[in-house]
Amino acid sequence: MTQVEKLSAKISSRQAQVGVIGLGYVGLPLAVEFAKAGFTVTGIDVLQSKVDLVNKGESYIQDIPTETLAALVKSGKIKATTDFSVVAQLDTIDICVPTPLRKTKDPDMSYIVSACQEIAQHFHEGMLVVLESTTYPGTTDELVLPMLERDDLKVDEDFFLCFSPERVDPGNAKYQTVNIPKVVGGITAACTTMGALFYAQALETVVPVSSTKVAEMVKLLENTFRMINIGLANEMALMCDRMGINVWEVIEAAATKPFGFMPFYPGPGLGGHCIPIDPFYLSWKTKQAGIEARFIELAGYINGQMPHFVVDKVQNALNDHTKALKGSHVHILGMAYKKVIDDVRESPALDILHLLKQRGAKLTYSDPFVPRIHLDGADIFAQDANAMAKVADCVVITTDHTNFNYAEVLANAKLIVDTRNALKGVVSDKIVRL
Ligand code: SAJ
Repeated sequence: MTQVEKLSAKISSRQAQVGVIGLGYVGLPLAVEFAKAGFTVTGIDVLQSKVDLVNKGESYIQDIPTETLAALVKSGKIKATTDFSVVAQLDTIDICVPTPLRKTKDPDMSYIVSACQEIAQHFHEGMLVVLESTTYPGTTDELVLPMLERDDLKVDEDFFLCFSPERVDPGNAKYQTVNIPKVVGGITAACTTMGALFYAQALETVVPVSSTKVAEMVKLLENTFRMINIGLANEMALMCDRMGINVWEVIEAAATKPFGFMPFYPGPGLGGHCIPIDPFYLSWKTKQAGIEARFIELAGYINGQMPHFVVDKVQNALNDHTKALKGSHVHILGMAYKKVIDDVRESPALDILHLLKQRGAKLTYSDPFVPRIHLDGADIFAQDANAMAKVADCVVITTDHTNFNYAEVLANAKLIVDTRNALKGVVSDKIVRL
């Protein structure tokens, strides 16, 4: 039997030993879906704390109920380890490690390189390896493949290598790992076929594409599309502000167009671990190809200006109330980068907090999902929103969590700068909007 026949049989019979490297918001849900499909899954993570929680059946990912994980661990379908030597017993591996940006906005490939170095030490014939981490086009061919190929292990003959972008949207009740269409592209056609066969065992829809580069580029287009359109919405806000037009009303009316339009909204800036990061993987690579990704650079600039724009709005609003920003008590509503989540990575609220502090404001914040933040070496703890609204000189709505009591905030606050249109339709001279 050829390696294709052998591995295909193992996958189709769900006897293949599945491995997932990186047990975060992508890797753990993926491991759970393959375990649910009947595979025996081994999760590998460098953090012993995550490994221990998984082996205890305790979920730390909001989209994975602990009882689901506990049942799969109890049945022996999922186990976790920090020991990469298990790769020797695995048939498939999904690499789901972080791909952050360095401070210089260059890709940080260290996590992918480290994972591939570990895999290579225990790599053997008959394996399928899939990179899922968001990265620049060419990573799988130019970085991963050379780290795995050896004289006695050639892609297509001895092993199979694909890229498949992660599309996990934490907290999305409608779309979860199992029902989000899964794009997959291989180094060769046989690799693509093997990757498609693999994902088809556990996920509802598989979308094979012709190469790893196409698959890598699909993800970057998806998230660059969002980043640029958010940048356009923010630029519209800056224009409307200068012309005295309510940008929220403009967008709401434009969204009545039943075709050819998709609403995006202005905000205090661009947060999260995907949208502000992923497009710069693309622009970094295109620069090497001699092409300036000008849309990305411009959108990045505009989105980056929003925290400064908000702070100027706060300063001007206080000024209109004959108060200086310096020495005023400003209360921030919401630290998470978007509503109803607890993630503060790249959150614009943190930038706004820092800028206000630089201008001498006295600062407090509320966020039901974020009990504590760390700023300039000190811990700041969340305060009660209504109590602070009563005493603050200005309340800034930076994250429109649904569980804030906006009516009480409106009743208690002297002045509100609303960056999210959380007080949509409310007419009051104490509200200043983007
Ligand atoms: N934002 C705006 N205006 C908008 C939309 C978003 O200012 O109109 C801000 C958000 O407040 C946030 C940032 O942009 O700070 C990113 O928001 P997001 O809605 O794009 O949410 P993310 O970062 O969680 O993006 C994820 C992405 N998922 C993956 O990369 C797998 C993205 O592809 C999804 O489309 C997005 O979730 C989603 O739709 O929720």
